[in-house]
Amino acid sequence: MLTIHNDQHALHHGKVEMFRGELVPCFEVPARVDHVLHELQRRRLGRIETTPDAFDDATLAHVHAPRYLDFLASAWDEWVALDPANTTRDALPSYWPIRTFRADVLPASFPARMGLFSYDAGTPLTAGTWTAARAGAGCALTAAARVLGGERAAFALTRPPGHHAGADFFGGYCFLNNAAIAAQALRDAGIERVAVLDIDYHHGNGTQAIFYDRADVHFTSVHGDPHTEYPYYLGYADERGEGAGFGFNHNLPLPKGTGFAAWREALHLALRGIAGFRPGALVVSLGLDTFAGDPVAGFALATDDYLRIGEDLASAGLPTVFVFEGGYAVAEVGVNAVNVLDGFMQHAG
Ligand code: SP5
Ligand code: ZN
Repeated sequence: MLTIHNDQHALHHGKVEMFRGELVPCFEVPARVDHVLHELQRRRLGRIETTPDAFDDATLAHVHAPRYLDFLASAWDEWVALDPANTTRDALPSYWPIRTFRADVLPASFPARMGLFSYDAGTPLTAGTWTAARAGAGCALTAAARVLGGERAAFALTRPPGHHAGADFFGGYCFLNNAAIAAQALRDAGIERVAVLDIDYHHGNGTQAIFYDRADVHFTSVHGDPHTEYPYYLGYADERGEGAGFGFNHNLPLPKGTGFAAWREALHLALRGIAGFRPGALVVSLGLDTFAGDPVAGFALATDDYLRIGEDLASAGLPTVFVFEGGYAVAEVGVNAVNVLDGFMQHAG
């Protein structure tokens, strides 16, 4: 499978995230992508492009709010302007405008804007975050462009991940929603109906929110039940879309501890729903944190199961853009990700 990769992802390297009252080492680390790249090369799974196409920042504004993009572009400089010693520290938010506060006013205070544009304290912003996130979005756009050019499938091997990022907020280790950016690019190129299938352990709240009122992008997510699992406040089965988008959002939450047999049944249900939508292309948010050994998640999939997932995804018979999302069992994430792509290519027509 054609892979689009760039080494700028490593410029985003958070040190710590807030977890139960402590700052703990980040789970979302550059080595994740290195392991996937190494496995792709070892198994000679296809061409790897390392120079994504150039793109205009205006393309990002097809998905993200301009004031959020402006914030991201200058955030690190503003953080350092607060205190020169901040160059050695990650930026994390401390204040959030929840119910009864105003979100329409853009405060001058940088910490206040950090909270306005985020929803958790687990997503550090670092010196290279904007450069890395922007380059990652470029990989997703290039993967979409290659599929539009006739490739059966392409894989955007990027980090930071994207599916938790909304139109104007970061969180869940995500800043720019790469899958949404790819889906929108496919729409902008004239594909009338695009399906996004999110198989990360965590509900793709950002992607759902971006397309929630739209009938042209169908969103399906198979994930840990938000009653107990992150991101907690979205991802329930009764979220079906709103307005013109009603019926085009499909959540399939599963209990923590779910194994492959039940997970695969949910995948088949998801694929049946997608087939009924008759999309012209599919974007897969490819999270590997469904793996039994994942340190932040709770499903029980095994390494060989990822081959079957790839086969099942190929059976949809759609031009497909894969976008790398979560997966924090670092030593295994390469084999698990490449198993999906390998299974896909072996069954792709
Ligand atoms: C893209 C993605 O997968 N984002 C996931 C963000 C999850 N953040 C919350 C993780 C909570 C960390 N739990 C540590 C458990 C230690 N055993
Ligand atoms: Zn995840």
